[in-house]
Amino acid sequence: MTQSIEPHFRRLLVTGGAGFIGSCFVRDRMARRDGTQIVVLDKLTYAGNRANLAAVEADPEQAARFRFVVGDIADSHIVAPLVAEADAVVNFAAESHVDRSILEPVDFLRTDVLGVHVLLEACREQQARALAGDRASAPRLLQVSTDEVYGSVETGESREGDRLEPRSPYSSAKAGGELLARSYFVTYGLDVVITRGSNTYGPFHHPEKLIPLFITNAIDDQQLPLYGDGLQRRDWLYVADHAGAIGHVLEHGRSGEIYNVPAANERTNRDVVAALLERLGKPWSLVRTVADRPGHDRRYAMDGTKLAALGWKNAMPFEEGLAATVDWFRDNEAWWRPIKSGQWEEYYRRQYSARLANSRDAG
Ligand code: NAD
Ligand code: TDX
Repeated sequence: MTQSIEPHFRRLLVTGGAGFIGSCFVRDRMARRDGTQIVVLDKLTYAGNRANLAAVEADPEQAARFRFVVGDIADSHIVAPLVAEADAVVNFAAESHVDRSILEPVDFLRTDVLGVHVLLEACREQQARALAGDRASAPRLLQVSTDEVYGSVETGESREGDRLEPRSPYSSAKAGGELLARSYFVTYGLDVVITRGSNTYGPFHHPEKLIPLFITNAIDDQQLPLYGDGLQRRDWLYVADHAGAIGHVLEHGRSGEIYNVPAANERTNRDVVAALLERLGKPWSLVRTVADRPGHDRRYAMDGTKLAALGWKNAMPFEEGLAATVDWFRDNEAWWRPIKSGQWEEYYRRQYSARLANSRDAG
C-alpha cells in the first residue's frame, strides 16, 4: 500500500537531533532558511550535546523556527503531542556505539527497538486523525538505520533486499527497529521510509568512535588501541553527505522503501589511522594492537544504485573530508575535552585498560 508523498515537510520532529548526525541534519536544514520549523527531541544521554546545536540557537532567525525538548523517545507522553504537531519525524535517536552494546545491551533494546515502537504508535494515532479529517495527512516517519544490519560482508555489496544478519547487540537492535518500522507500513499503511547509512565521520563526532578517538588521543600523544589486525574494512561517509542523503530520502523516497547510503570510500582501519596520523604529523608508534572486539564485523559494503536513481550523489572525497575532520578536532578542543572527562574515564578504563596493558606494537 502506497500513500501520496508530500513534496515538502515544513514541520519536522527530529529525534536524537543533539547527536552527531542528527545535529548536522538540523544545522544544515535550518541554515537553508526555507521556513522549515524543527523540534528536536533528545534525551541528552552521554552522546547528546546541546552545544552541537549552538549555531542554530545563536541565530535569531533560525532560533525562531527551532525548539529543543529534553526527553526520551520511549516515553509516549512526551512523544505523542510532539508528533501531533509534525508533518514528518526523522528518527536519529539511538544508542549507537557497538562496544557499549557489548558491555551493556539493555539500553540499546529500550531506545533502538522500543523507542521506535513508541514513535510508530504516535504516528499511527495521527494517521487515525488524518482519516477522521482532523489533519491533512499522516506524518511520514524516516527511520535512520545502518549498514550493520546486513552483518559482515566478506565480498560484494549488500543490496536493500538482502537478508539481514546483524551480529552485535547494537546492530540487532537497529534491525529490530527498522523491521518494526517497515511492518507499520505493511500492516497499517503508515508512511515509513528507511535509510541504511555507512560509517559516518566528521566534525562533532563523539570521541568514543574510531576516527575521533584516534585523532584526540594522538593530539595528546596517547596510545591508539587498534582492534585485532586492523584490516577490517569500512566505507567512510562524510557526515554532511549522510545528513543530506537522509533529507533527500525524506523529500523524495517512496513510502515503504529502504535506501542504502554508501560512500564508495572503502578503507582498512590501518589505512584510515595512517592517514589521520599523517595529517596530524604524529608517529605510527602511537598505535597499539589490542584484543579484538568480540564478534567484530570484518567488512561492510553497500550498493548505492537505488539511492542514485532517486537523484542523490555524495560530494565529499574521503581524503578531503578526513583532513577537514582532523583540522576541526585540532581547532575545537573546547568541544571534545569536556566529553573526555567525568563518566568518560570510567568507560575508557572498562573498554581499554586491560587491552592496553596487554597490547603490542602494531607493526
Ligand atoms: P549519536 O550517538 O552521536 O547520537 C544519538 C543521539 O540520540 C544523542 O543525541 C542521544 O542523546 C540521543 N538519544 C539516545 N537515546 C535517546 C532516547 N531514548 N530518546 C531521545 N534521544 C535519545 O549517534 P549518531 O552517530 O549521530 O547516529 C545517529 C543515527 O544514525 C543512529 O540511529 C545510528 O544508529 C545511525 N547511524 C550512525 C552511523 C555512524 O557511523 N555514526 C552510521 C549509520 C547509521
Ligand atoms: O578503539 C577502537 N579501535 C578500533 O580498532 C574503536 C572504537 C574502533 N576500532 C575499529 C572497530 C571498527 O572496525 O574501528 C572500526 C570502526 O569502529 P567504530 O568507530 O566503533 O564504528 P563501527 O563499529 O564500524 O560502527 C559505526 O558505523 C555504523 C557506528 O558507530 C555505528 O553507529 C554505525 O551504525
